[in-house]
Amino acid sequence: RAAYDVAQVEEKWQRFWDDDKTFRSQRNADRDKKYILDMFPYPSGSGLHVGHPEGYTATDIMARYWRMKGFDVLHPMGWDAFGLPAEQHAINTGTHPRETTLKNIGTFKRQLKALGLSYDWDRELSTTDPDYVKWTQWIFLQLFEAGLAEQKEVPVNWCPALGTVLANEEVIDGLSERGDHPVVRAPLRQWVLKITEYADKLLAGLDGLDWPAGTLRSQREWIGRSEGTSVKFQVKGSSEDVEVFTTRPDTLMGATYVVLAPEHPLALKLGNEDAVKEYADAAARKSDLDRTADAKTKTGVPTASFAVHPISGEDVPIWVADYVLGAYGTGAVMAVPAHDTRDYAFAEAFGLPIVRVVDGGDLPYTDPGVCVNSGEFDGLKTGKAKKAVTYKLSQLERGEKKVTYKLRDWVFSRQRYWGEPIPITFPVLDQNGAPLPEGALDPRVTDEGFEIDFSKPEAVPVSQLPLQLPETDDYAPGEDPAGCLARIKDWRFYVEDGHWRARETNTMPQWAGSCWYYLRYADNGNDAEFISPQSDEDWLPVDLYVGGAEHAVLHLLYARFWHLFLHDQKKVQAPEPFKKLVHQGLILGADGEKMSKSRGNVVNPDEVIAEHGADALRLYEMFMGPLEAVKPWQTAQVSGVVRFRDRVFQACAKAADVAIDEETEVLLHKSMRKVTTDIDQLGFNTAISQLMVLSKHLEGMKEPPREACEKLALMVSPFAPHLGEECWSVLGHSESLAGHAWVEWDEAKCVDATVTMAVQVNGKVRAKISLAPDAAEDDARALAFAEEGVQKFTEGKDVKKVIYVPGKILNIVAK
Ligand code: ANZ
Repeated sequence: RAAYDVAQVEEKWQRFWDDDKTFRSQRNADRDKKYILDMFPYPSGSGLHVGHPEGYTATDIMARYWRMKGFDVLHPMGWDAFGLPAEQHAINTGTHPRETTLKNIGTFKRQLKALGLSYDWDRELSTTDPDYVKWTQWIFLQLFEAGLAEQKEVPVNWCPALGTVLANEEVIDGLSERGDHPVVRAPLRQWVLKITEYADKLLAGLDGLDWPAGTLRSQREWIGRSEGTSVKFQVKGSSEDVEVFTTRPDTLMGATYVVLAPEHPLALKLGNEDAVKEYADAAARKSDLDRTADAKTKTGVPTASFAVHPISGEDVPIWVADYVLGAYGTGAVMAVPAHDTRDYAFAEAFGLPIVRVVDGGDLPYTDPGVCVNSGEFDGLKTGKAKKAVTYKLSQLERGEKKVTYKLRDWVFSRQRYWGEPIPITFPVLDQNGAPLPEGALDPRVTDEGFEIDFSKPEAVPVSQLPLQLPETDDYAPGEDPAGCLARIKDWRFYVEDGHWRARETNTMPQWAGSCWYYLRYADNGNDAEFISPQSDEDWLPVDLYVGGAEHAVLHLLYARFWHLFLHDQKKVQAPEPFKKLVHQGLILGADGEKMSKSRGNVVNPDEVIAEHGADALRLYEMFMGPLEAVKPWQTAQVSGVVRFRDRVFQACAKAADVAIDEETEVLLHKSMRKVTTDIDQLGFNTAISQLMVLSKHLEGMKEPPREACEKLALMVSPFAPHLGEECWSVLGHSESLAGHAWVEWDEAKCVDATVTMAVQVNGKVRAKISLAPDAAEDDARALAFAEEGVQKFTEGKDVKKVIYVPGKILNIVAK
């Protein structure tokens, strides 16, 4: 028996694939393409965990399978390498983030290669490569020139300890998700991308996508399109209006007070300022989620002003309360306590009037119904009433139809070192507001006597891209919210045409690099364009994108936004980047809990590979259960797939040039059908089960037919590629099977020639007959009544009934 030396075999084939460039992607005019993409990893210091190989093996199976099916396949890998951890490490140890990043990439790459993944490594990229940064900056400038990137004073989550602005998702209960440092809301000059201008397109584009339903739903909810009415309430005795947004204009006659968000521009102008100010300051420290939670006790303060109801003309008090959000709708609501849960809680708490205007159940009654107590609108159903009230308001010029979105513009600056510099510069002005001439003073050595004019941003010329980060060993954030680059004055200030200018010191968020990496893979190395029209046409869009569900909203929404924009600019053809999306399920620790260092339940793929080999790790991860399911790791079960691997090899090693028998042939064709149709649906666990059945059968034979063993090797190869190649080689082939055609089955041979079927007489099995599964009833009867056992129990009786289920059973009722 030939031994299977797993370490030696796997290393040999990995070296072969590398030297041979077996998986280099090329387009051929006469073939179709498949672009199969993994969410590229952040190369963290801890290396791969077993969650990574799950998705990567799934895409690798598809890449190998589709190559064998005759497609040109693009299957690339790269690194999402900007971001906080490398910078934090630099602050702690003094090691430059570039050094840390390169080292971590080295580790990741070694680990991925050890898995035998069929990437085209010639297309490898890192978001930190100057050549890649150049085009990330270029895309930013396209957005800038299209008016979609602008500066704004944005109330942001400013974390003084981390020295940065955080996304809402990064703030939990007023503390930073990383490190639990206090976070405050403060206005800061920021670059903002106007993703809201794409809200409708981003919604509409979802319709044609083959994505998980939950992810489509999350994206729709995140965009949060809401159709309603804007209503103007005049501030009594003033020319100011408070504009509110409501989705229930039919309840207007039940509006008994108006509430402003604490951030509302009028909040501090309507009297009772001291109390309002104190209240607003406290609200600034809370998250939106905390503020709007239904269960929360409602807080608020009254202003000293009243609003005039636009239809009844009655006075209603104006309050300030933090359950109204500054950034949604108009930042103000008309409160209808009888029909809105939060307004109801608030009115109860503060003794404000509650007036029912919709007939129905107990208050607060939030379902549709018929208008009551609503004057001219009485008797109208909710739908009609919405229209009637909105029409009336428009006649009075006090309101109109309005669409709002939950989606906010995307705050696109970070006050950090390890990110792409934003390629924008500003004029430096002297004390008279004139451009500061060179020689007047040197802004690199003094902080006085000049000013940066942020109102005149200018793009760095494309010829000067990439704008690189300065070399420094001073990456730590400081108290200046402008970020650490603001301290590197030799970089920040420079002279152009005899005058001083200043560079933008904000850097891009980590999302930037991951917004378009899939485009670059298709044309990595192109100096003249971010992607050529030909490469775009050759490879895009991505046919299959696999990655974690944690990216359901932000990454996938941001990438879609950039892609739609580039499509509008006629720079890429397809409007959507990712046709089909799949999220792999989480792999839990053996204890059924999420793997984490602190729990000590993390499985290290290096160790599994060292003990059992890469094929075993791949097979096990695919055999654990459906790709999208959450599954616990069970080390003991790895030995099952190891036995399978060895059986496949032993069968191939003793393959003989013998004719294939009928039973083997049927099993083989059924297996080819099942494995192929399963792979088509990413049903990898059931495909492996079938291969187990087939391999057990073949290995159990004294002389397994070569033909069947070859098909087995071909089918095994996407799952366990080293094993596939090794079997192919012991079967006498000198070339790799990676380019060999996939197997084809014959439907006619998928039918068992004969089945064994029970014959019952009055409910008891009296005989077994062998016949074709689709044999005619007459033939089945003839065979049954020829059996001695059947004759014995029917002799002298009257056959009342025969029930024949082809392939299953023949039932005789005799009296
Ligand atoms: C009056 C009313 C009566 C409302 C009623 C609801 C029921 P969606 O569907 O999420 O768009 N609202 C508007 N702006 C708000 C803000 N900035 N902060 C908090 N709440 C706000 O929700 C729209 C509804 O949420 C609006 O309709 C408004 O309350 C509230 F029986 O207006 B409604």
